Amino acid sequence: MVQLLREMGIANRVDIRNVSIRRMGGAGAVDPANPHPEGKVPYLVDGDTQVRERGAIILYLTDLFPESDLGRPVGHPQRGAYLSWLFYYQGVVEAVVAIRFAGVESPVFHDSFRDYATMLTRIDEALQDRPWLLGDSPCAADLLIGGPFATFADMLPPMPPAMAAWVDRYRELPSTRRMDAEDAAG
Ligand SMILES: N[C@@H](CCC(=O)N[C@@H](CS)C(=O)NCC(=O)O)C(=O)O
Repeated sequence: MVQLLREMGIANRVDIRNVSIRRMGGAGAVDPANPHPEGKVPYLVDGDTQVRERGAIILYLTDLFPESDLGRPVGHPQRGAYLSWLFYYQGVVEAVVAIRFAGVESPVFHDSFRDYATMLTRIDEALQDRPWLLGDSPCAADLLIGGPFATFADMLPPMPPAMAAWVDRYRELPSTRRMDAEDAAG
């Protein structure tokens, strides 16, 4: 999320507060200072408005700061495609990746979300004639969806060619390199 704020050029307009979270395996703990109802991150507070779920937070921010060009405002011809990718991440990608890690197979799950291969195909086919999901430059949905595949590539099945090249482009973004360098420095 910090990477997105930087790409949008609004990192200095948002008060970023670091909190501790409960980690997988039981380490860490919920931070009492975190207003998220389940102690998770990210979480956005804007006056009396509170927003949870990455896709919703991203949509809120790109609507609030349309000058960033990373979103697609109401009335834009790509608004529908933009919303679709944000919600595809939240409604499908997150669930399909999680169940893949869990190693669970379920016809009930498949009927709702399909499977890992179908998800890869959807992303790959969108990138056949363009370097980024919505055209020649990255939008917020590229950061949202590309991030996990770049981070967890070693633990996930190989990606089809156009998607793999897209993840490589995501890795080469200056904002990704900066986040990686900061993570490496601890
Ligand atoms: N679906 C949520 C997932 C949020 C989430 O699970 N975040 C993790 C960190 S990447 C977390 O806060 N884990 C702490 C916990 O589960 O208590 C979103 O997209 O924002």
